[in-house]
Amino acid sequence: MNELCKTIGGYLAEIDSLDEQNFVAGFIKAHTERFAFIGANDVKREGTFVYYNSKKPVPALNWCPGEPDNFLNSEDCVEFWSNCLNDLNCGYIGQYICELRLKRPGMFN
Ligand SMILES: [Ca+2]
Ligand SMILES: [Ca+2]
Repeated sequence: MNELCKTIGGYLAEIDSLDEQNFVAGFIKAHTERFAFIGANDVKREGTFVYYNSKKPVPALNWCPGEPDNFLNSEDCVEFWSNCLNDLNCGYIGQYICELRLKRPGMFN
């Protein structure tokens, strides 16, 4: 996913603030089936979410109630689910959001 974002000069979306989260939530509501991957994961260390591109820790964001739950000990990627975040299995095929320098997300299937 991150590789495809790179082909357009971007990277998997990194949400740095609640403002940005709200912006992306609006974008998802308007353009997707209400869920889409962003660029966060806890592959390296369970429970510690970092971004793929910048390697920065994921700030305190609006997780969905009860999330992240690492369901079946198999959820290391992160999706937007309506207007909150959920950890889910990285093998799931779904939509995802790329971020470009000007903070204009682009959508790919
Ligand atoms: Ca996990
Ligand atoms: Ca979950």
